[in-house]
Amino acid sequence: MTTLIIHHWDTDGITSASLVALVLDYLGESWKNITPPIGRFEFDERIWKEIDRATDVFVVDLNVPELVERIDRKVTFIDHHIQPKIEKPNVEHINPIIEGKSEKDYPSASWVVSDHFSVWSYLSTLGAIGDVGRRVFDWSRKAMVLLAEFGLRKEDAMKLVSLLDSNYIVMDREGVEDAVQTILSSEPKELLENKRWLKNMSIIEREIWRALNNVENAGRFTKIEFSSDFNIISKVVRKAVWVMGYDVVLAVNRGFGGNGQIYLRIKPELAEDVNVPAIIKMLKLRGFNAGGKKDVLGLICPRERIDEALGIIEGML
Ligand SMILES: [Mn+2]
Repeated sequence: MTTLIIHHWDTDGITSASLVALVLDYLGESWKNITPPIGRFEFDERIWKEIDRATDVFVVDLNVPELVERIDRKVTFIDHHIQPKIEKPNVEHINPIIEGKSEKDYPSASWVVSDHFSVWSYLSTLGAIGDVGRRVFDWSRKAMVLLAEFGLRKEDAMKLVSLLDSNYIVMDREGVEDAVQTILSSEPKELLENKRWLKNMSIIEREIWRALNNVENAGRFTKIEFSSDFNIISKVVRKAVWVMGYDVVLAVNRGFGGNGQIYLRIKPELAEDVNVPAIIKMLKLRGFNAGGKKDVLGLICPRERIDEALGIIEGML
């Protein structure tokens, strides 16, 4: 008789799972939490086995409606991504965004969980910071009030988000899963001193600067090539644009397991000059798993196809 909570690996996923667990603890029900293999929006053998053992399942902050539909248990699916509404008798689908509510009112899955169960805490705010950053403080006074109730400053909360995210950045799936219980059994101030997470952070910091040693100017843009098992590419590029001041940065991680990653970021002022959405469209047409917005592009592909993807991007820059 156990409830399984399947959650995203980032701060919003972890805090959403903790908030659900808090409700289950209150009801005296046992629970277990699990996250997919980091970086992959899929359920592996381990997850399907746990589903078989569970009496009911929560899926939180994971945009996987097609997988939720395959679960043959009672499912509560709580999310804030744009997705089709699931109409199945065993599925309770809670997603205010697809009901037409705004991102400002529901900035994260943690916010949706808190709203649904009326269980609010600093964890609600952490999830929101994880997904939308400091903007949440402009959108909601409650975000700040919740922190204050737990004696936390804005800066403490930002730090906690980095600490929680450090688990997935170093690709530590178990670390992500353990974090859900860790935050329930510690005071927020203690979490700021968590040794495992602080160690992750220093390893990540070193790895980012190692990557930034390989900056080279290639005409219109700056290129950074490196090889790392860690999921740091977006942080490397952000540092290059926001801290080092480069206008257009194209980074390539050739050693991300058997895969390669590409990440492009341009200064927002240049969004008129460089048509990033057109590049994303072209990459998708050529069968690449690419995504992004006006000023960023991210792509992951088998290592052998990296140069092909780079050719397309560089040709359009
Ligand atoms: Mn989220």
